[in-house]
Amino acid sequence: MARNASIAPKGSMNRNLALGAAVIAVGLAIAVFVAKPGSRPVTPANPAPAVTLPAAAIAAVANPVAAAPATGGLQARETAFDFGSISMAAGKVTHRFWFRNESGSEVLIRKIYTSCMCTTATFVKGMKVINSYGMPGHGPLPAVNESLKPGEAAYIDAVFDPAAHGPAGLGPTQRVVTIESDGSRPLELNFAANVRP
Ligand SMILES: [Cu+2]
Repeated sequence: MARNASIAPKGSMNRNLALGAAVIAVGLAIAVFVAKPGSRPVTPANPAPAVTLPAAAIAAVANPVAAAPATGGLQARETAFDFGSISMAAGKVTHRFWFRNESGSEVLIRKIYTSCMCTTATFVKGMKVINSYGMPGHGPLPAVNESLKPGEAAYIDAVFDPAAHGPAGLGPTQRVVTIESDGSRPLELNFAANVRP
């Protein structure tokens, strides 16, 4: 009798503890998800967010700066650069544009292209050259199909050949490298130069 009395409450206590822990875990998960800026509201009854939550929550904790801007997507350290006065005779010039996935989810880069045939864009991710891209219509433009994880950075080396247009290319000039992706607005990287002989 004493044995039964002591075992029964212990079992129900364990069940209560387990239930309590589960309630706290779900509560915390919802709190973290709701606290993250830019998150869509979620119904607690839907079990699906529990699967997608960890990545977003980890990204928010590991990189508070990345979670701050509400715009999300790909963000460049600078979107415009001026080479200043450059010499056609001195040949090509290069500028490195760094950018980062500032959103809480993966961004798939579909296309990278330049606004003119005198400019190429070399895409480098994780210390690896993915490919070089030019102007649409000037030779085949390969698809990119590379994704950036939340918080992951990469860069474009924009290479400008001031001699490509011959004497017609002298004077002030502007070019654009565009990055198109799923999960972000197109990112435009601009540069200017004043071409001298
Ligand atoms: Cu050009």
